Amino acid sequence: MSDPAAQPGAGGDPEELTAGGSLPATWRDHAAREPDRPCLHDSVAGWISRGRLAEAGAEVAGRLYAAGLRRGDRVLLSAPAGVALVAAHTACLRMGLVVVPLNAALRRREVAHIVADASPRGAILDDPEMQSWVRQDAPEAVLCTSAVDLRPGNAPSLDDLDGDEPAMLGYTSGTTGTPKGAVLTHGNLLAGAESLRRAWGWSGSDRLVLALPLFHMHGLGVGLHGTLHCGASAILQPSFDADAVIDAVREHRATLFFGVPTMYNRLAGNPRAPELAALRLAVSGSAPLPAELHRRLEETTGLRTLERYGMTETVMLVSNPLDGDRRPGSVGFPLPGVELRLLGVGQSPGSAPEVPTDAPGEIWVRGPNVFAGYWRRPGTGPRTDGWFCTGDVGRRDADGYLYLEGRRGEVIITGGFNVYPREVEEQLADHPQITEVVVAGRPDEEWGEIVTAYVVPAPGRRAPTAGELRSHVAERLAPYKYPRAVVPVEAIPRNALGKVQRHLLGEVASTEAAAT
Ligand code: MLC
Ligand code: AMP
Repeated sequence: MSDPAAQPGAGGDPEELTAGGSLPATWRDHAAREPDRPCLHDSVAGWISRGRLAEAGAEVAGRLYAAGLRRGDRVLLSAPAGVALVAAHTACLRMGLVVVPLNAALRRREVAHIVADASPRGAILDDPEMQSWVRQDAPEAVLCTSAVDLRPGNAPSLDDLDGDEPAMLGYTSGTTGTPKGAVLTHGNLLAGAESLRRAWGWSGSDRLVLALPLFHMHGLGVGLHGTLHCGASAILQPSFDADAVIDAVREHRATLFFGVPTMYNRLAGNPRAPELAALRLAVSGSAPLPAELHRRLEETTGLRTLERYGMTETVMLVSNPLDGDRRPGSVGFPLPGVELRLLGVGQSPGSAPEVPTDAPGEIWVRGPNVFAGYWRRPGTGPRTDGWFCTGDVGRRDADGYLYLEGRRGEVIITGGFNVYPREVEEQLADHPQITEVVVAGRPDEEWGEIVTAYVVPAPGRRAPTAGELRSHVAERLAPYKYPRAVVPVEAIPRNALGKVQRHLLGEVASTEAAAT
């Protein structure tokens, strides 16, 4: 097997990646050098310059400071992607507050968990309903719709962050179903952005169409932080619409687009897809990009989509090469600064050799991008020597390309969002028409996977419909977690120890369908 370290994209001294200190320090330098250069666009503000964004961030920081927020305080942030949200996000990072991005689709129960866990001292929330929940659960927190609602004040010291200071808490469920806050330091965010700058040749002349939500690693840590770190520019769109993306590529002469496979599926089906040929680079991630879709995109747009792999806890890890073969179905090679090992189940780095070429192994990673640990959960997260087990399983081919084969847990990825079956099962279990329910993903062309409920109906009752299940959980789960399909089964397949055999669910369902 060829040496993976010799492959395109590999290498890079981990220390070098964080030499800039922090993201705010690089933003400050960009703004000082060319303050008038266009930086961000949204449909309300139009184009704003680097200098204007720096001023807006300082102004928001002054307001947050006057309201009593101090370094290390957690601040919940949720609003549609736009310049106002970015000003708030950058203000928090610049003054040392810890950003806790919230998915706008979360319901009360989900928000309550994060509030109880993160103990926020501030919250900038666009949605009045979400605000009212946070007001009840964190009555002491500084709360506003937008920072301009707070009284102005003098900004504290800005942009003097230490690499080890916490910058973000990214809530993610791991394999347990209970969301945990991954603590990302300023050093982690900087290393993440710098490795992408190097790997993707991201420069000040690049312009990104950013239609991803700014509350997950893809939109924030890749799209936004990468843009600001590289001194590049981005068009922010509050939601994804294929025509609006294509319009922005044309109108603003964009060079980059980043999306999840569901977005690419919709783009490939748009009659105007050939207009995307104007891009320099189209990157896909967060969920597997089917090889067939990769090929279809090439046929319709001429672009060879670059697939990469990352996670909330680590920013980005692996990428297909910018120069060289981008292989459909593969996520490529470790990014600069990232060490990666494939190990047998239960083995750990340091003691065990890697699995042979083409054999599956658990993916372990180490690097300056890997998070510090889970918030208030000592002893979890990376080991003391820095290695972190991702929970993903992959294999490397003879050329060193990594292929993701699956995940250790049973997480479902639908449209790029992760759904944990246990959480959905717990909310469905008390439905009166259900004796037992198991939730699993089912392949779907548009969404990648759809959340599917395998239901043993209550005695004498019919199985509920997807619509009925949806009404049942409407107040308790974000809509992307709702079951989209229901499969009635006589019994849930279990092994001798009583553990659910999820891989047999499809078979049980089809046998029963054949029998009826
Ligand atoms: C929306 N819906 C979804 C859904 N998104 N259902 C399942 N899965 C999803 N991902 C629901 C809506 O509530 C709506 O319900 C219905 O589907 C149709 O909505 P839509 O208007 O067609 O969907 P849209 O709003 O266009 O959203 C689709 C999407 C969005 C693909 C644009 O899901 C999205 O932005 N995904 C990106 C997720 C992301 O950023 N992931 C990164 C995680 S970080 P109803 O009932 O109203 O019909 C990470 C690390 C890494 O993973 O490596 O990047
Ligand atoms: P999250 O916890 O939301 O950050 O999601 C991270 C997970 O998304 C990873 O652990 C992978 O399982 C998955 N993922 C990210 N990128 C890809 C990809 N290109 N292909 C397949 N799965 C991916």
